[in-house]
Amino acid sequence: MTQVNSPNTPNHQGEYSAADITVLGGLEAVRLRPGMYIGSTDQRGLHHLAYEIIYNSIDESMAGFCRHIQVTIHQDNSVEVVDDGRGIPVEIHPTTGVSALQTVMTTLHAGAKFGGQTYKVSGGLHGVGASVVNALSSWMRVDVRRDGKVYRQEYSRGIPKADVKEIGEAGSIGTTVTFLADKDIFSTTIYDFDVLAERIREMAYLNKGLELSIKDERTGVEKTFYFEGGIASFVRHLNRTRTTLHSLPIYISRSVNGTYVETAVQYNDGFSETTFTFANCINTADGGTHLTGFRTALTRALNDYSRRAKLVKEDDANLTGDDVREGLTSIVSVKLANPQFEGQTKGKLGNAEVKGNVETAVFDGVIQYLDEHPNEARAIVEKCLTSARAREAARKARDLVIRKGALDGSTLPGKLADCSEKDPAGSEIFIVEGDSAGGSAKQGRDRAFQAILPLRGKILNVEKAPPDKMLAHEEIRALVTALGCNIDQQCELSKLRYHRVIIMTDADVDGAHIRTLLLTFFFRHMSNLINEHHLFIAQPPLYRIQAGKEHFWVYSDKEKEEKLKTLSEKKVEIQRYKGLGEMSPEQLWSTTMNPATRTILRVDVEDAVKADETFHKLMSEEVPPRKAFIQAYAKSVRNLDI
Ligand code: 0RA
Repeated sequence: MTQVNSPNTPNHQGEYSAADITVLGGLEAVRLRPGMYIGSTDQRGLHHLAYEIIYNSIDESMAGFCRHIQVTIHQDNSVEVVDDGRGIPVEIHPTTGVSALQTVMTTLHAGAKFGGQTYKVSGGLHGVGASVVNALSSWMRVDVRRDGKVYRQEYSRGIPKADVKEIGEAGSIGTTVTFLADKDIFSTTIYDFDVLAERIREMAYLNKGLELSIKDERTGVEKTFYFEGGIASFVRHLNRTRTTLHSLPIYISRSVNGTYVETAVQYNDGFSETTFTFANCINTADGGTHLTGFRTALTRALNDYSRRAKLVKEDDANLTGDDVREGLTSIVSVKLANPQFEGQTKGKLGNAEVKGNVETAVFDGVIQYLDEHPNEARAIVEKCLTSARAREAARKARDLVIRKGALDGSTLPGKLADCSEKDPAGSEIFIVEGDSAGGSAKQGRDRAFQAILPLRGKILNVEKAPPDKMLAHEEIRALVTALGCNIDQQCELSKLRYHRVIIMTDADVDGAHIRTLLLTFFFRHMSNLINEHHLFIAQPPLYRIQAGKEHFWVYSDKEKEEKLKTLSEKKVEIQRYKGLGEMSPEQLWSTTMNPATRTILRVDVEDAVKADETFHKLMSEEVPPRKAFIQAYAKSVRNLDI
């Protein structure tokens, strides 16, 4: 205990109580295994520190006491979060002899009670609270403005430097937390403004009426988010470049048996569903009971209404869940006292009572909307009926193809050059653009475990095609057949024929476009292939540099400049590779395909909201922004993180 030389011994008798030792032990555990508490110690983990502190202020806003939160990234990458809530209580707890503030900032999993009130530890992705941030910060300072006074406590690596002190008069109330992430813990302590700003924007959508600002003192950039419409604004934002069937989202906000349910729904004329769910402002990427309740209610309400309004005939089949979800954009946000986050990544809401509560709120709300808006209701129901008919056509088309043995891999497409290995775990497939590159790849590959599927020209933009048209497209059928695992709800990864699916396109704008179309297809129709980390992008070199007898391959302009500096004395020749077809089979093998020497990028869907935005931006019909984005994207593909 020698390093614990804090002058404030909690019982004020110069001794450490058992409880303090647990606390210190706890904080040591956090520093020893930070990954267990915040996921990782890279930039993502660093951002979590900021989120955890912001969540505390959000909690205060959800309790109804805070209207403004200001986040500042200082020059030295310390982060300051100011709120105008009630201020963290500072009084000394009668039995522990420690201030409430100190308990909150130094106790792991603090669920401490103050005067009958529970200070709820807010649930971040890891739900760890301020003490973890404190333990992982080289310093932290908390200023509390309460009862006309300013109180301050400072910490070093989670350990208080002194007791809470009154330092002056306050003209306002609230809390300010400032901290500097510990360089001994994190691989980087530099924040990415755009990443923080996006999350803060999302929090503003999820807390209507709350103003959140973020200021970057390193660059002078500042952004303020405030959405009077809350998640209704969120849905309008997601649909902003789509054609909607009704101009204002269906917006529902009701409390049912202690669950606050908020949902916004707006249909567009597209074919995919975009639904994001949240519990206490935490994105539940794997859904859960709130999503189940929402879906059940939406399907039931649309069926109920369309029969009553005689929009479907008596002996017609009911609309299915799939029928009512085509072209649906929605947000489901619930707030409740004890959220249970389940699953490996804690991305699924488990509270059983939430299902019924959401179902009640959404059913009543949707019925009320449909009854009050007959024109919009008719447009929505008609869209669902069209989806039902298209689905039936697609089912027939699929049955036909399956009967011909096409989608299950039993009859492989003619242009597939398969590998001899039959174990998927040891096999990979290169999806290659164009026949000429396909030819080089076929000659260059190791046929023992590498298969080649050449695709001709542009593949279909699945974002703009109804399901039956998609399967009629030959290149898509060849792709689905070669992979063998089928698509959508029928997709079974156990049938995937290659565990590495590698997109290999030219390093030019056309190549980037084809890659985007393929990524969109995988994102919309084989998303588990991405989630289970089977999808990759090959990295062909951009240049070959010849210097005397030596030659080098470089994969970016930056790498080229760096290499040229080291070769400045020599006579060099630089050759630019535009297309895969320009390389000899041997060159393609050694630079791009040989597992021992290549670099491939794994495609990851990190954040569903961001991924949807990215794909949408890429695929939107307005050509100019798409072109600009694809080019920017093509250059930054090494850091691909969709
Ligand atoms: C529990 C009780 C009270 C305030 C807070 C929590 C509180 C915590 C944080 C964390 C960041 N900002 C915060 N603002 C408030 C006060 C209860 C009372 O005054 O009656």
